[in-house]
Amino acid sequence: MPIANGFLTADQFADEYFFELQVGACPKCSMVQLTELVDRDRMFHANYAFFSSTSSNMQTHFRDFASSVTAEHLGGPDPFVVEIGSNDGIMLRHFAAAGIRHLGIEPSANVAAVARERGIRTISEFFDEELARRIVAEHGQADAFLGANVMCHIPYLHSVAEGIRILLKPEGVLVFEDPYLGDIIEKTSYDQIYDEHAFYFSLASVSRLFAQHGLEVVDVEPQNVHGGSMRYVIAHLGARRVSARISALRAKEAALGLQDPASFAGLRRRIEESRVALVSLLQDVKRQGKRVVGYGATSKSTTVINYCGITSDIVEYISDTTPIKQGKFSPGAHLPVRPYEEFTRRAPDYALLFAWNHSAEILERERAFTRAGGRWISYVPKVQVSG
Ligand code: DWN
Ligand code: SAH
Repeated sequence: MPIANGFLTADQFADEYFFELQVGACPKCSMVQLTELVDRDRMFHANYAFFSSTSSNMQTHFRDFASSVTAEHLGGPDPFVVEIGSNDGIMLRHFAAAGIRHLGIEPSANVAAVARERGIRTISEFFDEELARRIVAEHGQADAFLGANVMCHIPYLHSVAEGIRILLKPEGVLVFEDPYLGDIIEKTSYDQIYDEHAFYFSLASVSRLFAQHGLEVVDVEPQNVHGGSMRYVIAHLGARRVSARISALRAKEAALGLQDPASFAGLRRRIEESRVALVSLLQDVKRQGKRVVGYGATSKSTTVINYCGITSDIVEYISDTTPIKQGKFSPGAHLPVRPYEEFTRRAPDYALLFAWNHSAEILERERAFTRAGGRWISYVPKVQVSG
């Protein structure tokens, strides 16, 4: 597989980087993770292609996330909030607007610059234990340490967990969310598997990891974003009451067989079936001479396109609203990425919904396309056409 967010120009094709995308599950610690990792500097840099604020539903989600943290965890005087992977400031802007002391840690310099322009205090570095010590020395300890869709991106998790232990006040909380292994298995959302996602967390693996650093999971809350995420609330061992939701989720994970090799064998079989079904559907549509355009040049789509062998004679181009992706080509298969305006100017017969995790907002916006007979191809949880 290529770099999932590595949109490129034609003169870069010859030097494109590829690696072996493969997932392993540890029977001892129950962690599910990539077996080969891509160097972080190849993924997170000054030309990072994902800007968080491109989805209006995610803007609402992060407004609500910020207000729940403020209401539940920032009661004391002069609170201090740290967020890693703060991107363009989609969440921190709410703390900034409320005059709350905050610090964003965002290594991708271009998205960090957007946050800074919005008045959000952001440093462009990778978070680890050493940086945590520097932050404590300069700003003191934090009341809340936040992360969305970032913890699962960091291979050296022990350094991160140790940094969090050092950075959090005795009563402080870590609140983070990431795509949930249970949803990936239940929905066969194999496109969550790509270079940036080094880990596929469950309560079992997260608990065990943080327990090694004197921290415990005190609450969990499923989130209806990115195809099914889990939010974990973590505190110093013994500092907070543990919610009854923890034992309930543990029981659910046991029932789902999240640590059972048979679950992964089943997932593998369903992924292969999904590929066969999607490829045959696309070939049918092409035989009928219909036009198909991809909707959303997501990181996830890089896995689907390259795994299914989708080429530009089947999918004409991918429509995307992000300026840095437009005019470039998708990683690996090199499908053209074009501005959304092109989709509206000359609507295709079929839209292949690569941004399926944002389907509610997209289907709402594209009511005219659907009303005019435009059809949607999706593949999570199963391959289907809808109109
Ligand atoms: O974990 C990660 C998540 C949070 O974001 C990162 N590793 C990278 C990224 O993953 P992704 O690229 O799969 O995220 P999205 O949010 O599914 O990407 C949506 C893409 O679709 C963006 O490029 C914007 C585009 N888009 C669009 O063209 N029209 C999105 C919407 C909602 C639209 O209406
Ligand atoms: N939190 C945002 C962005 C998620 S994309 C959202 O949910 O929309 C993942 C982000 O994590 C990227 O912006 C990337 O630059 C950042 N990141 C990757 N490794 C990191 C690390 N070690 N420390 C802090 N941020 C990191």
